[in-house]
Order: sequence, then C-alpha cells, then structure tokens
Amino acid sequence: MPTFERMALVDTTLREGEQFATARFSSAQRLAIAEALDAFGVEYIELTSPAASPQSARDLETIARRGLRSRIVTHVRCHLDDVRLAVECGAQGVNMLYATSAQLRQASHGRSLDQIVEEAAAVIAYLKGHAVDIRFSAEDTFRTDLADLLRIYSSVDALGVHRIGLADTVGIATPRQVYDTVAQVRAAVRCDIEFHGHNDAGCAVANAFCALEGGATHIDVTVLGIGERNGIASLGGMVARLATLDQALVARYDLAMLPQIDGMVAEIVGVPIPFDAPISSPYAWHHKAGMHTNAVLNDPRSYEVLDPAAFGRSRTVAVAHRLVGWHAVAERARELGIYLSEAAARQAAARIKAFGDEHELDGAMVDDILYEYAE
Ligand code: HCA
Ligand code: CU
Repeated sequence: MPTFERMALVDTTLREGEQFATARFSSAQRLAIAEALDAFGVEYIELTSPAASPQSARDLETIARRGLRSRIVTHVRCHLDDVRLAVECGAQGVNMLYATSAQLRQASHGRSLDQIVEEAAAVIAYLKGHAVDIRFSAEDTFRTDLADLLRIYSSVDALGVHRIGLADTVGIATPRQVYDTVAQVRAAVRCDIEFHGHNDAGCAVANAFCALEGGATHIDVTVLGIGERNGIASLGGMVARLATLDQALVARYDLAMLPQIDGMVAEIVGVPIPFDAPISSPYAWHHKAGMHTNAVLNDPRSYEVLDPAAFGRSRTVAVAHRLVGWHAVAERARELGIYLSEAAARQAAARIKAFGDEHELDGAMVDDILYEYAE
C-alpha cells in the first residue's frame, strides 16, 4: 500500500476555481471558502494573484493574515512586480508559472528557454530574501519537450526553489505519461514536486494519483473540480481515490465536512452537485438493482468501497422501480414495521415490477402495495 508520506493538497478553488465560467467570489465568500478549507485541513490554499485586481490584493492580505493552519499561497506570473506585491500582501508562498511549451511560448510570450531561466533567476533571487515558499511551474508541461523541461526544472532547483510544478494545462496527459514524466523529473531535482491536472479528457484525478505514484508531493485540487473549461481534479475525487486505497491516507482531514464544502461552493457558483461527484453526489451511496441491494443489505462493503458514515452521509436503497429485488422489498417492509415472509416479499416484488412496467413508481405506491401484504 502506498504511504505518500509527504503528500499535501493544494486547494486552488480561490484561484483556478475562480476561472470557472460562473464563478465570481465576493470577499466574504473568499474568506468563507478559505476558512472551510482550513477547517477541513488542506495543507495549502492558493489565491488569485494580487495583481489581478485591487480587491484580490486586499482579500489576499486579509486571508493571509488570518492565522489559518493552511499555508496561504498566491499564483503569480514570474515577474518581479507581481512577486513583490505577493510578498507585501503577506502571502506565505508564491506559486509562479511560466509557459514553456512551443505552442504557448509562441502564442503567449515569445521568450526562449534561456530567457525564461534568466528571468526566473532574478525573481527567485529576490524571493530568497523573504521567508516564503517558492514554487516554479512550467505551464503546459506535457506539451513541452522533455529535455527543455529537465533543463528548466534543474535550473530552478539549483537556484533553490522549494517546489516545481508540472501542469497538464490542457488536460491532454495520460496517466502513464504523467507517471513517467514525474518519475523522470523526480530523478533530476531535489525539491518537492507539485502536479496540476485539467480534466478535458476525464483523467484529472487518475493523472493526479499517477503523479503521486511517480513521486509528486503536492496535488492541486479545487472544490468540485471547478476551473477553466471543465476544470481540474476535484478535492472530493482526490480524497475518494486515496481513501479507497487506505483510509489512513486521508485521516488528517475532517472528512465529514466535504459534502458541506461541496454544497457551499456549488451554491455560490450556481451549479448543482454533479451526479457523478465522488462522496457528495446525492447518489454516491444509492443502490438500485436487485442484485446490488441484496448484497449491500447483507454486507455494505459488497458494493461500497467507502463508508458513507465517514463522510457524514448515509446509504439509500431504492425500491420504487421495476429492477427491485425481494430483499430490498422485505427491508423496506421492516422499516415500515411490517413483517413479510419470503414468499410474501417475492410476491410484493413481482407486483411492484409489473406495476413498474406500466407506470412511473414512487415510494408511496410501493408502501401501499407492501401494506396490502402485511399479515
Ligand atoms: C492556467 C494556468 C494553470 C497553472 C497551473 C500551475 C495551468 O492555464 O490558467 O501553476 O501549475 O493549468 O497551467 O492553471
Ligand atoms: Cu489550471
């Protein structure tokens, strides 16, 4: 079983998440989200650059000086003006990025690799004079030539950054590619390694997990995975991925807060909690087909890899549909205080199935049928 002893979560709901289509956080909402994430226990909270807008700078100051346990870091361009402002606002860490792929270098800033390293050196030299975490991320890592990447990462590692970041900016990387690239970078640097993966191809959580397996130490997530386009790895997805392997990997987090935090951010940005969200989907522990409900009623672990109680959730067993099995029918009857023999439960199930072929069922109709079979 992996231990990922040095693993830390960097929640970037207040930076990447604010790049989501419908997100615009007020100062009070930024603070509420930061406090909730801090109470949950994420190790880092990343905020929008103070250079983005005057209010963003004021909010960074407020949150950074709040005395939270999470380290407050801010995401900035690798420019002296921006990092100076970040330090002045009290950020405990500066997450810099520089586009390194040929595509983005051309479309974005037109600098050569030598120029990137030179500019990074000047900014890192300034930051070394301040007590802040220094992270340098190569935007669009997975479309950057590997030799170029290793050169940039080794240079900034030698200059003394605390972390380098690998960013799958366009969500193109495959899990195996992430593993391989992180492992190669791991062998080339001494500092910590952060991974940030977009979900364009639905691989964000898988890629983040492979990054950990390859030797990454820091994983970027956002609440519900919100971010540019369709977002990045979600906090809930990452926690679920880890918890299914070993609950000890997430024991330091206040897991029961997760559905609340997802609900809060969903409401703020005006989206429902996605039906496929790990842990907080209304259906995350909803069992329906007869074969499933029978086994789950015998032993929840038959179809549940996570214990709903650990997240303050509970399981539901659906009976108002034509896929129902007699075990679930008998269980529902017990809940109503009705005793049904196996034969009666089988007959009731057959009635529900036949009825369900003709009509849309609801719980009250099923209960009415069960009362008819009561002895
Ligand atoms: C973006 C930047 C970023 C940065 C990630 C990082 C990305 O495109 O808005 O700093 O590691 O996905 O590359 O979010
Ligand atoms: Cu991103």
